[in-house]
Amino acid sequence: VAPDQWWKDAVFYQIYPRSFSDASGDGVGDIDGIIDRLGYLELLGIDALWLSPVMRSPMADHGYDVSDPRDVDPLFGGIDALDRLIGQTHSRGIKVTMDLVPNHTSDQHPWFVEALASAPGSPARERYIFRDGKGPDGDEPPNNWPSIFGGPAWKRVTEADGSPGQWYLHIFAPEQPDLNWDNPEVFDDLEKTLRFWLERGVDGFRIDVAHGMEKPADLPDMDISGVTLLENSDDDPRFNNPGVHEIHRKIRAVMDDYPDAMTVGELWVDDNDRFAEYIRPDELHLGFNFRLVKTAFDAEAIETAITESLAAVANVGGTPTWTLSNHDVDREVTRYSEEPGDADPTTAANRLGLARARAMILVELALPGVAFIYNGAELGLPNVDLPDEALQDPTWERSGHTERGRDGCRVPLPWEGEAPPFEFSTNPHTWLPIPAVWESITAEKQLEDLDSTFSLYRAAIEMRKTRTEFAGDKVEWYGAPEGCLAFRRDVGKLVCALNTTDAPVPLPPGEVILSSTPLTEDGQLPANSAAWLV
Ligand code: TEU
Repeated sequence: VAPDQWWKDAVFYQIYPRSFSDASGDGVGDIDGIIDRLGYLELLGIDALWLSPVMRSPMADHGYDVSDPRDVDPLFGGIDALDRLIGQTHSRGIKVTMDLVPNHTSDQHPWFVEALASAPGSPARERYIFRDGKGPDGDEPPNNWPSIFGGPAWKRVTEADGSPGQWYLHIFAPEQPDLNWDNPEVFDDLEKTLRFWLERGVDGFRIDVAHGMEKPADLPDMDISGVTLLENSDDDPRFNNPGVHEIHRKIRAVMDDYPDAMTVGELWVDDNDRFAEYIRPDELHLGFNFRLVKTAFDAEAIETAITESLAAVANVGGTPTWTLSNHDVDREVTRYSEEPGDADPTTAANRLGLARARAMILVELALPGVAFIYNGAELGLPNVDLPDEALQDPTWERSGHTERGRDGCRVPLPWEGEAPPFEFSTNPHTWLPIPAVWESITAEKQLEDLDSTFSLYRAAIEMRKTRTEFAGDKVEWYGAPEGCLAFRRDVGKLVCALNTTDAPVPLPPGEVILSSTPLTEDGQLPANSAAWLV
C-alpha cells in the first residue's frame, strides 16, 4: 500500500500547454509560460498539474502524436524547462503529472520510419499493425473501421520498390499509427518511458486512450451504423478489448516501484461496472469518469450519474473521480447554455451556461474523490466558434469539413489587459485567436473580484481542503424538491444542494458557507444554483 496516497482527494488542474501561457513569444504556450503563472495556480489552490503532452512531436494532433517519448519538444522549451517546472512546482507543494500516449506513436517516430523502410512481415513492421489489403489488388482496407477523426482507420503505404503496399492501422489521424501491443518490445519501451520520467521527479501519469491499445487478433469488421466522430461505444472492437487489462497490470507492476506516484486512465467507457474493471487494485490508480461530461444540467440525471459512479467504484475498492470538461469536449459553460455558439460572456445564453457551470463546480468539489479542472474553467470561459480558416483540429479536415473539431475549447487563456492577446503572449498572432469580448473576464479582473468565477473556485477549493465537514467517502441523499438534489458527506456532514429549475426553491436546513449565486431571498436557493451548508 502506498504510504502517501496524495491523489485520493486531490484537485488536479489540466494544462493544455499550447493554450495556457506563452513565454517565448511565438504565439504558442510553453513550459516557461507555465512557470510564470505558478503563483496564479498556487492562489487557486490546486494540488496537482496534469500537463497534456509536451514530448517531442510533429504536432499533427498537438502533441498526442509523439516522436520521442523521452524528450520534451523544443516548441515547449525542451527538457531543461520541464526540469525547472518540476522543481518550482514542487517547491510550491504542487505535484506534476504528465500525459503518456501508449496507444500510438507519431508517424515520425524512428520505429515507424524504420517500419516504412522495411519489408512486409519484418520485425520493424511487427511493432505496428500492418496488414495486406483486401480485394484482388489489395487496394481495399483490411477492415471497415473508421478513424475517430473521420475517414478510414487504415492508410496504404508505398513499398521500398515503389509498388503499392500494405496498410497500417490508425484509430486516430494517419500521423498516429497504432502500436501492436502484442509485441513485447512495445511494453518494454513504455516501461523505459515510465521510469525515465519518474526518476526525473514526475508524480504520475495521465494515460491517453487507456481503454484502447489492445486490438482483437482477427480485426473483425464493426457495425458502423451508429458511429459518431470523436466517440466510441462500449462494444466497439477498436476499444475495450480484454487484453488491455493485462497491459494495465504490467504498467501497475512498474508503478509499484514508485509508491508515491499514480496513474489516471482516459476511459471513454459508459458502463460503470466495465469502467471499474480498469481501476481494480492491480490496474490503474484512477480512471477518468466522464459521466458528468455526458449528463445534462438536470438534477435527476446528475443524481443517477453520481450514485451509479460511486457504487461501481466502491465495488472494486477504488477512488471516484469527477470531471466537467477537458480539451476534447465543449466547455461546460457552452454545454449548459441553451443556445451554444458564441464566445461573448455577456449573452443571455452564456450567462445561463455560466450560472449552471458555477453550480456544477460546487457539486463536483463537494463529492468524495478526485476532481479534475480543465484550464480556463476557473475563468468561466465559453467555447469559441472560430472562423473556418482558424481551425486546426485534424477532425475538421478529416471529416470533410462537416465536424468543426475541438479547437473551440482550446483557445488561449485571457490573462491581463484590455485587448487580445491579453498577455497570453507578446505575439498578437496566437495559435488560435482570442476573442476581444473576453476583455471582461481576464484573470486579472477576476482575481480582484470576489464574485468572479475564479474567486468561487478559489473559495471552494480552500474550504474543501481545510474544513472537516468534507470528511467521509460516501454521500447520503436527502429528499429534495423536483428538479433539485441534495446530498451530505457521510462523516463531515457537509451538505450540497443543487437547483436545476428556473425558480427558487427552499434551502435545506443549515448555515450556508458558499453559494454559486448570491442568495437574495432568505432561505431560498436561486434558480440554476448550488450552495454548501454546514
Ligand atoms: O482522446 C481519445 C479519444 O478517443 C477522444 O477522441 C474521445 O473519444 C473523444 O474526445 C470523446 O468525445 C485522446 C486525447 O484526449 C485526444 O486529445 C487525442 O486526440 C486522442 O487521444 C489521440 O491521442
